[in-house]
Amino acid sequence: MYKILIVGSGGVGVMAAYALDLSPLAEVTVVVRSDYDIVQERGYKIESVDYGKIEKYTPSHVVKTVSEAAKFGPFDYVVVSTKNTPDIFKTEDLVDAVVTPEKTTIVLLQNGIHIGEPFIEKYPGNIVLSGVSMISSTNYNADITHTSQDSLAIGYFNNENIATQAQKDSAMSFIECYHNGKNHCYYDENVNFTRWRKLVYNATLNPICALTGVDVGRLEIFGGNDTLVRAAMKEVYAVAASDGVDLPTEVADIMLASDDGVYYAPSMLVDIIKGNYIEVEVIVGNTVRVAQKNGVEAPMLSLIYHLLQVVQKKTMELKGRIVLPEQRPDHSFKLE
Ligand SMILES: *[C@@H]1O[C@H](CO)[C@@H](O)[C@H](O)[C@H]1NC(C)=O
Ligand SMILES: *[C@@H]1O[C@H](CO)[C@@H](O)[C@H](O)[C@H]1NC(C)=O
Ligand SMILES: CC(=O)N[C@H]1CO[C@H](CO)[C@@H](O)[C@@H]1O
Repeated sequence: MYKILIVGSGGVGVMAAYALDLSPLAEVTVVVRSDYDIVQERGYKIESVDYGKIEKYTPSHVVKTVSEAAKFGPFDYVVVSTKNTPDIFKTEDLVDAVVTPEKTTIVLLQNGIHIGEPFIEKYPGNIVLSGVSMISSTNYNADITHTSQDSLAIGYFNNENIATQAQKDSAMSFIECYHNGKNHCYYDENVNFTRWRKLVYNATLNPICALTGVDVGRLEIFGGNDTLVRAAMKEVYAVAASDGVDLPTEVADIMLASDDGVYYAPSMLVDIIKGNYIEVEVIVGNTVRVAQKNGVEAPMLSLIYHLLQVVQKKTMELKGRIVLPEQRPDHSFKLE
């Protein structure tokens, strides 16, 4: 029996909890923050393309905080499915109380690129798995709407302190718990490729829609395809190549056409509209940092990155995280 903790109970996290809870191999604990009272009272209500209608799903253990979860440990797996915003809080610090050195495997079901390093640095004796999730699932007050098959690619962020086979075995055991006849969860030998591939969309269309305030359909109709999106995608290709990943040329077209027929608002745009933080650092910031490190020119991505950083600061001010002086500081310099 594997003890598994899920930290982050949004649309992705709850469906992961549900899949793992179906397995006789897993005992699942979920950290639930804002929906805690509702879940205690009536569980989750789920409408799922994979599982149908579930009136009441209550995870085996529900706790309010990560530190409270420790009493159901020690955990074999800690699945991190929170939003990934290291400029707001660091997820590697969040799970400190529930990661047992050299025992717990950490599973990152999160967006972005090069997100494994901070975990391996902090937990050098632990295995860190890379999960790239393709799922459309939202959680609105413990009502889950899940509309496209849960497809989860699992590999590992190579930890040089640990034998390759052990990292692979840990991935396989996790897949064994997660996979069932309804969802699709598979071992991905080249999960870095899968992450970079997803980024062709997420580092370009997603932020450009967020910055312009239009959905992907309007962005195309208003002329953004070639002037903005393709140009930015070209830079993602070059940065990926410098990181050892060669993306096939058709990926750009596939991504541009992926929401054909719908005026689809990507998640970053939705977050900005709602006044939420965006995953700017792991999606665009890390891409720009890889470009810099490898000497790759990425002027569009840098511009997008710095514009998004300003937007993020604006959100921080609105949420009261940044408090500005009433009067603008005076930097007036003396003219000779
Ligand atoms: C995948 O990328 C990570 C950095 O995110 C790197 O440490 C690792 O060596 C890469 N793995 C392969 C197989 O290229
Ligand atoms: C945008 O790109 C897609 C994918 O290549 C293509 O099908 C579509 O015709 C393009 N739209 C415009 C207005 O160029
Ligand atoms: C946070 C984020 O950028 N999510 C988007 C990543 O890309 C997929 C499509 O590949 C979108 O559906 C997500 O909204």
